[in-house]
Amino acid sequence: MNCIGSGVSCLVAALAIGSVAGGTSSAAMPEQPLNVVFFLVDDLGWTDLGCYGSDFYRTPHIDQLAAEGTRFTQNYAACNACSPTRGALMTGMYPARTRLTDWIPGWSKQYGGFPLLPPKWTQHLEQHHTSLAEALRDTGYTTVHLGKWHLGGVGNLPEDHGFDINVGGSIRGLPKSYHFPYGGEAMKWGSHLPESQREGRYLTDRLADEAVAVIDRTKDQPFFLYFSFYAVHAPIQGRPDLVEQTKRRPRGERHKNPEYAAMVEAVDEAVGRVRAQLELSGVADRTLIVFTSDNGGVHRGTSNNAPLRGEKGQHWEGGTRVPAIVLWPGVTLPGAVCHEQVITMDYYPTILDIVGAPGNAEHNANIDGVSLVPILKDPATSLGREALYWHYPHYNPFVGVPYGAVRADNYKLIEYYEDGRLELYDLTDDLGEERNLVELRPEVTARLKQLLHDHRDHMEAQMPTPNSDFKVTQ
Ligand SMILES: [Ca+2]
Repeated sequence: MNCIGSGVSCLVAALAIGSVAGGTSSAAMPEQPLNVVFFLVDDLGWTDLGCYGSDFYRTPHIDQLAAEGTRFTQNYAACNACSPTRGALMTGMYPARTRLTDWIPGWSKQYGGFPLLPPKWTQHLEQHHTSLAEALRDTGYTTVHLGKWHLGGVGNLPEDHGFDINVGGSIRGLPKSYHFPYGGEAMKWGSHLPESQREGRYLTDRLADEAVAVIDRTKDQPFFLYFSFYAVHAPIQGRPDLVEQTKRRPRGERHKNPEYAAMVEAVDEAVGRVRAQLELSGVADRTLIVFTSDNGGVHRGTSNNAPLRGEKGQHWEGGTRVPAIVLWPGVTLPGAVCHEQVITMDYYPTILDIVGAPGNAEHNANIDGVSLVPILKDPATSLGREALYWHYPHYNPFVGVPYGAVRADNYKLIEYYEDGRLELYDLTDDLGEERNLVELRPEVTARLKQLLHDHRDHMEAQMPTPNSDFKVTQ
C-alpha cells in the first residue's frame, strides 16, 4: 500500500483494507463500486509538473500519483480553450459534434477585423446529452462538482447536468481573485464547511477544504468527485507563503514565474490533501483517480510549454498537449508511462467501463472517445485508433486562428480555414513543429487532409464563413 498521508491515516487505511481482505465477512460482502476522483486543472501546460520536466515548479504529490499510476506522454485536450474540452469531458464527444466549439462566451466583439466570421455555435452544454455525472448518478453514485464549471449559466449549471452537489461552479470561467471572497458574487457557492471555516481561505485551499469534507461525508457510498480547479488560470495570484518560498529558489531555464509556481504548488498540495483524506476515509484502494488539464499552458511571462510550440488558444502542440495521470488501484502498474495518443473524450467511456456503469445507450452510440482500459492494463498495447481530430472555427486573443487538425501515427496536419494553407509535421523527430513537410510528403499530406475532411463531414462540423465587412488594408 502506498501511504501519502500521515502515519495515522496509513494506519487507518491499513485497518480498513485488512477488515475487508481478512475479515470473515468479506466473502459475503457485495463488491463495492470504485469511487471516481477526477482532477481537472485549468490551463496547466504539458511541462508544468515535476514528473513532466518542470525545472522550477515542485509537485511532489502529483509526482507521487504518477509514480503509483500511469502517466501519458501524448494526452491531448479536445480543444485549445476551456469550455469545449469541458463539454467533451462531460459528453465523450468531439466539440465539433456538441457544437460547443469555443470558450463561453467567446470573442465575438473582435470578429469585425478578421476575414472569417464564426458559425452560430452552442454556448452551453445541451440537455439532451447524458453527461458523465448523469451516467454515474443513474448507477447509484453521489455526484459532486467542485470548482470551475464554465458550461453554461442558469438552467445549465452542474445541478442541471447530473451533479447532486455543486460547490463553486457557475457560468464564470475564472475568479476575479484567488483571495477571499474571490471577488465573485456571480460565483455559485454551496458548501460542506461550517460557517466559521468558509472565510479567508485562498481559493485553491478552499476547494481542497470542501473536497476533504465531502469525501468524509460521502465515503460510505460510491461517489464521483469532479474537482475542477480554477487554478492555474489567470489572474496569476499565488498564496503569499508559497510565493515567498518560490521566490527564494533559483529560477529554471524554462519556468521562471514564482507567482505562477505558487499556484501550481497549491494545486499539488490540494491533490495531496485529497489523497490523504481518501486514505483516512479507508477508500483509497477503491478510488479511481484521473488528473489532467483542459488546454495548454500560457506563455508571455506566465509559463512555457517548450519544447512544444505554441500555447493555449493555438493550433500547435502547446495548445492542446497536456499532462494526464491515471491511478486505478490494483490495475495500473506503478510508474507506468504510456505513449499512446489519448484525448479528453476517452475519459467518459473509460470511467463507465471501469466502474461498470452502462450509461445511456442512445448517447453512447454517438460517443467519440474510446475506453482506455486496454492501455491502463498494458501501456505498451495499442488502441488501434486511426486518428485524432480538432476543429476550432474561431479567433481568440491568444493569436489563435480558425483551423482544423488531424493527428495520425507520428504525423500531424493543420489546415487553416482562412486560406486552406496546410502544415504537416512529423512529431517523432520534430516535436517543436518547425519543419513543414507538406512539399516533401505529398502522399501523407493528401491522406491526412482527406481524413480531416471526412471527419468534418461526419461530424457535420460548423464552418466559419467569409466576413463581407472585412477590408484588407496595407
Ligand atoms: Ca482553460
